Amino acid sequence: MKTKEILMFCVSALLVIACGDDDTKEGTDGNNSDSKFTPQELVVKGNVEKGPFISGSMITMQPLNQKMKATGSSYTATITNDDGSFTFNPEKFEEPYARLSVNGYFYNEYKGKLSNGQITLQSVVDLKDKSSVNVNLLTHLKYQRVMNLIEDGKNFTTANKQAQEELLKCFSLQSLNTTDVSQFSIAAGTDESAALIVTSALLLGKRSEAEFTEYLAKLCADFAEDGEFNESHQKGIQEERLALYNKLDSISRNLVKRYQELGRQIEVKPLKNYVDWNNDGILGNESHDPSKPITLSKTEIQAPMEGGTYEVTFTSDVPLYLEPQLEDAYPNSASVESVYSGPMTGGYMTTEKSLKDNTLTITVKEAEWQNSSNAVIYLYDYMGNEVAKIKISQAGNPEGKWLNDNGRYLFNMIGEFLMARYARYDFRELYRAAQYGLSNNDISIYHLDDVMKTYALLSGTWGAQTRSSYYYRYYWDGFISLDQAIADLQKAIENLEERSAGNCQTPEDLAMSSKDVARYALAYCYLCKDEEQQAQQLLDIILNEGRCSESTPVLGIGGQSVIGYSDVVRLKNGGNNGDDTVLW
Ligand SMILES: [Ca+2]
Ligand SMILES: [Ca+2]
Repeated sequence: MKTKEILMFCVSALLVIACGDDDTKEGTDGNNSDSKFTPQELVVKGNVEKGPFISGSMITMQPLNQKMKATGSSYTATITNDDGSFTFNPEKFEEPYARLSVNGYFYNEYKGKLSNGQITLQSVVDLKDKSSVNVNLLTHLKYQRVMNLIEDGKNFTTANKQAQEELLKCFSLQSLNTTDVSQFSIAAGTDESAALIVTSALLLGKRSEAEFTEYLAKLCADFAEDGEFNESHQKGIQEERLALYNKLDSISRNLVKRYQELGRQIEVKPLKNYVDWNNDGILGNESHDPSKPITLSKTEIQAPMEGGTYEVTFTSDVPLYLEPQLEDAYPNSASVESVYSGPMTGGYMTTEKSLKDNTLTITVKEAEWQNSSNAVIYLYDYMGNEVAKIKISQAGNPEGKWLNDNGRYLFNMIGEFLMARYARYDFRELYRAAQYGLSNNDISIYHLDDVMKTYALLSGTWGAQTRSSYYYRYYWDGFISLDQAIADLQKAIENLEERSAGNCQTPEDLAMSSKDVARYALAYCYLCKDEEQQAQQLLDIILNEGRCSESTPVLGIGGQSVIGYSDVVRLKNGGNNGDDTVLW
């Protein structure tokens, strides 16, 4: 029997050496007895890290028995290096357990400077096979939970294993459960390091040391009780996660710099990969991996004027969203839309979209605009990267709206300019604005550029232009020759409608204009060049084809005549003959 026991012990010891932490598989729950330990002399060393504790901090070690009761002796050591490292003198341990407790100042990686106040961190460790044990925030959170579980009758191994699992789960770090948190170190450049840095920064945040101490005490008590954080703590942690997003880079830089100053190069893995941003308990399902393509059942939708409902199914390595989720990470960047920022006609289609179980449902409403419209629906990963898009185009509605707010605003202004013709308004700025406001669609369908040029030249004939100037200043930064003006108006006559602009009541009416308005402006230009015959021909067309009369002006606005029948007659009868100044 005795031989068998010895043999068992040897096997057990071999397992410890060979398998490291796998000794946690041993021990039997309920009998409060762990695998056997031969009393021996051990050197206990490690690091104390919040950020690293600074030199001068005192660390206390109390050997414990299997029931986690202090065996009487207590040892102290001083952290002699700013990287938080400590080493105790060799001591003989009857059992392989110890409580480590440290109080001191630390490097605050969140603020990038040393802490103003001291904090206390604890750890309870199994020294059996550990060459070094660390004290950090995770060991501190775990400490009281382990103690409670042992109090409930579990042995250290079982209690420690359970508390470790529970703790990592609180931060969605289950994948790192192969290593005891007392082995985590912020400076090691590993996954565990990154996770520890993130967790530490998350809980520290902007807190003062006093606030941090108070907060930690509450978290520890909450966790110790049942192995999870209560709802209010969970909510707080999630809020702080989101607030942490923009700080991670500086935290990483601060730590690298701090260790550099201590003469040590450390690496920090990209910290954003160690935060469960979407709080779904799974780490790393927030950023789409570009090497795993997302497939969509369709990437383009062509909707008729009436609209319709469309389903797009997709596959993705991570959950996708219709909107960026991290509002704190993307401060409101919506630009203010200026009046002249876009085309004058058309607008957005109206869509409704919803996303469920990898199916995107898009409803396109009936078209509101005469122009066809386009839209793009983006799918984002949780971090707000655009990872897929669906283009939608919709046919225009002939009965729909034409000028949008930009266009209506502009033609309202043009109306005012034309009405105030004797005030010699300068059209140049307005014209330039219109140029910026035009889209190819406006030009090819509605010829709004011809309308604009016609009005600009018409305004020129009322302005300070004289026959001798022979130039029209309707470009912002230059002049155009009379010949160019004539060519522009000839083109306008070709493109505009043969109609009576008559009395315009709306901006849309004014934006339609007519061939006759352009003819009138062109006749004036011919007269300026003494080409009377061409001028007469144009004026005759206006007067003789029945589109205008004493009661119907060539162009009127809101009941007031801008180019009346009598104006045309006056011009035909030599109204500008020999007059070198203002025409009327
Ligand atoms: Ca709790
Ligand atoms: Ca997640």
